[in-house]
Amino acid sequence: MNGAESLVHTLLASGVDTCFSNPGTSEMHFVAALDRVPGMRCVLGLFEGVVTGAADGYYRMAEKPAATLLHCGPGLANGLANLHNARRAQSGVVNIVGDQATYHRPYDAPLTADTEGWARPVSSWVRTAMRAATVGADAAVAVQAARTSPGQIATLILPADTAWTDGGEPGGALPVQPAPHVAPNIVQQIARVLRSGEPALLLLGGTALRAGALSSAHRIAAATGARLMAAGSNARVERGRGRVPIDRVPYPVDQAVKALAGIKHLILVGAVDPVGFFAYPGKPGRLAPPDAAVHVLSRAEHDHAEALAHLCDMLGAPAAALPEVARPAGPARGAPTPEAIAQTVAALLPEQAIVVDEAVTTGRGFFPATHGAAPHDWLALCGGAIGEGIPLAVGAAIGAPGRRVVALQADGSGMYTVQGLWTQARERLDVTTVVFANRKYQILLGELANVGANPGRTALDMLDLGNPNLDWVRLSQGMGVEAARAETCEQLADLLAQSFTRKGPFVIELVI
Ligand SMILES: Cc1ncc(C[n+]2csc(CCOP(=O)(O)OP(=O)(O)O)c2C)c(N)n1
Repeated sequence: MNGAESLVHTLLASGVDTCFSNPGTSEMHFVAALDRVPGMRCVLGLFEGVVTGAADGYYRMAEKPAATLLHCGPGLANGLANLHNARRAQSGVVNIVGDQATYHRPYDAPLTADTEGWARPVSSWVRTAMRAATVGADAAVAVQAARTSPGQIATLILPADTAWTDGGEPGGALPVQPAPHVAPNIVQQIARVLRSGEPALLLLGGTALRAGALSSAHRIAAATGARLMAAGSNARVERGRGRVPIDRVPYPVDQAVKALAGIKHLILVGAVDPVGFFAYPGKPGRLAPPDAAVHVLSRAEHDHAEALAHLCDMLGAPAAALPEVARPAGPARGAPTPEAIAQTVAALLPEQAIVVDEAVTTGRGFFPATHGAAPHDWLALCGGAIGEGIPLAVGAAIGAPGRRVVALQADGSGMYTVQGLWTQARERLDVTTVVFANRKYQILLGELANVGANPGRTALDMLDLGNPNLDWVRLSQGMGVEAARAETCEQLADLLAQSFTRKGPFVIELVI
């Protein structure tokens, strides 16, 4: 057995059975090993940002890491932005990066790079295997690291000779510590704060936004008068009819400050003290009132559901009825304004759909309008690096087979990793993508004003995606994905409904 085979055996033994890959020469033995060791689902991405973004989406739904297979430092570097997003989403990922053979490295061949250096800022764990005999053990530790709560990025660099040399020894699965408990005295302190009756807000993030944890949080809020809010960007929110409707901290600083005004106690549950995406002249960086006391019930790694359940018990908070949310009124008619699009999507969203939200400006107000939609999961971009929507949809579809993915996709962001559509076609993934073709970087037009800049022709040209217009129907068809254009809500509704009844991916270019 060579090192590459021991790697595949170890990954499978550790529960990693999906590999998003974009290989090169240094990974050829790994690729060959995949034929000899059955059981790994291999998914080809035509750019490393697709590979890493897909691994993020997979973890969010499957709740276990996938592997990525990347080629040398530059292949890893191409995937870094979506690893950054995955890190912000607290997703576990096992990166396998093939590299120059140990004895070839001194020659400084063209693809030689500081691979560890590129890996480190996005990884919680980095190791370069030095011998075939240790590859199995190294891979087992990598998976253990990736599975450590709340989910970590582990990068294992494999010089080519460690893959092809005989003497590989498969590693067994290593134990993974469960998410740590929150100490009872912390729960007690938070209960005391909540009983004070002073204005308090529970800010939820991470797995505190799953249905069970949310339901405890809702009971706590109902019993104490505290408010509930979700962090601005969240890896996965379980929402829709029958679940707790929770709003997010708004993106625009002024709106966020307003939403948090009056709070005396900010209680963090898997979330962090909220800050603006950027500094803006004359606006605060921290969004909560400066005099609000910040309390931490649970940090990212903790078991939030358990902490909230204990808090519920300690407060004796009884079951509480959910607030009324409007049921979607049916698909909208006429021009596709953001409100009309939200209404149409809310009305037609299939049960247990997975919404991938990279809708940027068009989608700002989608959340409140979809509280009453069929139960679904909502996956957002967590690291602000655009170009993750299409890959996230790939990973979510593979991580949760049988569920329809509805990707709400801004056009500018979509173009960063557009080739992910090809993977959707090849893997026949049930993904309906609605591209909001406003043909500009709309959000940045607003940002020009927010930072006090005074744009001229050149500045405006940098934010304009027209001239020539992107043709999303032909782009999609060129990658094997069926597609059609819509200009009204009626057309959008027809195409959505059609796409939900058939297998495989579909793209709707919605001209707005
Ligand atoms: C990796 C990365 N590059 C650049 C940016 C800066 N940026 C933020 S939003 C944006 C344009 C978004 O345009 P689009 O996706 O079309 O959404 P719209 O604002 O039109 O709704 C850009 C370039 C970013 N956030 N991340």
